[in-house]
Amino acid sequence: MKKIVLFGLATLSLAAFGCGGTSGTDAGTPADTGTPPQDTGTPPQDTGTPPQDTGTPPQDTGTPPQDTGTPPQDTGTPPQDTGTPPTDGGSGGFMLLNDCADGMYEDRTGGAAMRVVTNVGSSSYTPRCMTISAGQSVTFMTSFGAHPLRPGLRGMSMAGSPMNPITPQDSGSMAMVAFPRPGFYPYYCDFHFGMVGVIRVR
Ligand SMILES: [Cu+2]
Repeated sequence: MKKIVLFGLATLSLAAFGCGGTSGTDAGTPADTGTPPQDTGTPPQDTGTPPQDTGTPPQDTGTPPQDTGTPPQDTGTPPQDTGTPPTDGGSGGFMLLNDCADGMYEDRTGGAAMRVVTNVGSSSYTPRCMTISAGQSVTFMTSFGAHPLRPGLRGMSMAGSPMNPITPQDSGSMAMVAFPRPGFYPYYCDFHFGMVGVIRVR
């Protein structure tokens, strides 16, 4: 009877041993998932469609740069003309003297014309403005003692064209004066303001 028990024990021990022996299984294999990185195998897709050319060129609005149209302003004031013509030396244009304007000269250039200047009372010469031709003479007839004759304008003996042939007369009653050169030759009475005249020689 004892043998069975022993056997039984041996079996138990064997079982115990075996149990120990089988213990310690090597977990050892690193868990390799084994799956390599998946290669999807699909290359980047080439959509195959080139960049779209919309085909519309940059729009030209057609409106050129605007020209405001206002040019630089011209103030418009031209240089002022003072209105004084160049003084005439005597041979050219008209010369206004003693208020003898261009249309006021009496023409005494004719061969039979009276080239005499006299006075009416003590206020004026007559004719006051006379035209003659170069080389002709004028006779002044008045009482020079009462109406002294002077060349030029009052206070301006050299006024008019150069070389006025009229000379001062302070006595007598007649003086003949020759005018060889064209020009405007004014004269006046030394006593009476406004008693003035001009001989114009052409
Ligand atoms: Cu006088």
